[in-house]
Amino acid sequence: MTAELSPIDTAKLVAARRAAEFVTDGMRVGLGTGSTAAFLVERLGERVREDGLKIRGVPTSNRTADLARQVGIEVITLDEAGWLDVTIDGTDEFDSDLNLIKGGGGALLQEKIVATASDQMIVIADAAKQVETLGAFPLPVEVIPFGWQTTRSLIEETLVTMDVLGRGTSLRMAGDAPFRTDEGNHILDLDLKRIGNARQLAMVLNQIPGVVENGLFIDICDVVVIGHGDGRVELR
Ligand code: ABF
Repeated sequence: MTAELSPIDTAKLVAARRAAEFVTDGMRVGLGTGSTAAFLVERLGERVREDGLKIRGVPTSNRTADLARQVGIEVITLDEAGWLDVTIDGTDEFDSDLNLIKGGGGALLQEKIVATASDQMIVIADAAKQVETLGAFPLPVEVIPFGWQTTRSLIEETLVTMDVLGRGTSLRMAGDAPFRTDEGNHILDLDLKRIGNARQLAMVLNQIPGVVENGLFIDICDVVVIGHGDGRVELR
């Protein structure tokens, strides 16, 4: 455990530093969002400043873009990059098939676009993010502002009608003013407890008018770098 860090932050830090070793000169790198990804951006910044690492970064959120510039990473847009060599990002949950729930940080849309436009997607996570079955973490669903409360009802109705979910489904809205993403959309949180068929649910959700994207990342992650509070790191 690193002296001044808590076990959870030590786990995030060591996972991020190990993942940073996958980044080599000339790479176009998708930069994730969240506290674990922040450790990664800081480490890459150190390597740029101290080792002369030459990379270009494509951030998955405004806050990651700000941090990347602060630490000295050249920031470009996804369209300027065209394609990415690697994306490194955090997650809220991962299962044994390396399927993920992401988006608790409200950046799921950019994160999924960037991760998909990459030769390799590496997830960095503390060991507590590993689950048997996805769903304990509320599933974020991004919807456009137009009629978002009606979309909310459509989602609930569709999921119940299609009997896609087990019991315990509920839609949790962040009060009257739900979270707004960088794109100006709203994030709804589906408190599903347990997702039996993540692939089917991801497809059903994205067919609902008004839904932009959801936080299920199916068949996108290639490697998970798992950090532990005692400083151990393992690759999955
Ligand atoms: C981001 O990282 C989000 O998709 C996910 O919700 C978050 C995890 O945050 P943290 O690393 O702070 O646990 O990629």
